[in-house]
Amino acid sequence: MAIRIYKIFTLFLVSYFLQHTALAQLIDPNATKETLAVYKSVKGLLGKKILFGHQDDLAYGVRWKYEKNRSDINDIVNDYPAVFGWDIGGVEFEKPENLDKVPFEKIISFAKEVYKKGGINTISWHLANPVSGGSAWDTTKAVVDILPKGKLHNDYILWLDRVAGFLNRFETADGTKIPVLFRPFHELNGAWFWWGRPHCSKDEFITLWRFTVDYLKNKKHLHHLIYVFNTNSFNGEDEFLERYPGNSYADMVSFDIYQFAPENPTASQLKESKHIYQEKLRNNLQILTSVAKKLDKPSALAETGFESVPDPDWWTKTLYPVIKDFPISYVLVWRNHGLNDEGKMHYYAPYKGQLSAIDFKKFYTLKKMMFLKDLGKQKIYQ
Ligand code: BMA
Repeated sequence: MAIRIYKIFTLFLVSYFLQHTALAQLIDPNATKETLAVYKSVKGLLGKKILFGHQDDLAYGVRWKYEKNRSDINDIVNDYPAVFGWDIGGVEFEKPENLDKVPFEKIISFAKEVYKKGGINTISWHLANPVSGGSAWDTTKAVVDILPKGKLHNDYILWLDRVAGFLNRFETADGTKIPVLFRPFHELNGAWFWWGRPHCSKDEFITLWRFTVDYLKNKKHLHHLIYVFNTNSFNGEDEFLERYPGNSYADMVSFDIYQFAPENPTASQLKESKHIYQEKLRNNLQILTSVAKKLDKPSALAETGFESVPDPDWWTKTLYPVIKDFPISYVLVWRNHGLNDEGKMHYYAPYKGQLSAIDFKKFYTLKKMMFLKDLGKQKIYQ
């Protein structure tokens, strides 16, 4: 009897341990303790909360730029996103500003503020085409040339040195490195970036990914990065995993998906576009979260949105009803640029007075959603 009770007790202890102490392991065995802590926190929140994220949130919004502490999200709900996205496209040329004209110095100071408040920083890299010198969208064949035996390999190394130099500046006054969810070579199954599926073989892509991770981790000794694998929306698990670099080369898995509709959509066009988006989102989240469970990696909806949010209840009637059913760590909407050069409004989060702002207030209070105030209380870096 005593032995039986002892066995049951041990079993109970083990299962309690498994549930409550996320046995999180990063691909970097030398990851800093804050990096491991935030990764564990992200794992621990899976299924309970979905963090809300916004690209360039603190830098600018619709009709404003660089106003201290301002954020289009904060203007509406008096709270900030929990996840803050930044892009470092342009750092490879040591430019003072990224491709969307956000000064790199500002990105560093915003990231420090985010860390201080207990939020999470994530970085993407719209890096230039290393062969043509054109943008990330210039699909001149390039991957093969920057691989270890390629003729531009040293140029690529220089670019990685610059990335490392920049990311090394993500640190507090006492020298603590600020953890970053790093999402390089994003939307890798798409055709629009030079690293996209039609422009390199599977082996070339995986070699590029692995080289990049090994170089930053082992040669540049960056130990505050959490590597996020990211595709665009996809058809089936095989497509999602086709170019997965392996479990020792990614910490998180994610995809991007957007809703599209004709300009000034009619009610029926809106309904149709909502249906297409929700179906695909649900299908892809199902696959993502089941893959994530098998791989034991947290998942995320790394980018989503509906440009200029022309649907008044998009947040509570389109996005939330689908995402609420899946254990994803965060959902991030893209940047609030405002009017672009083509005279089009380019933004994905509401701003004060925007058509969907009232609905966003409701979305803010929904059970699964989490913003900065509540995330801050979780002390995710300790
Ligand atoms: C795109 C658009 C572009 C921008 C790029 C990188 O989706 O927002 O205007 O340059 O992302 O942020």
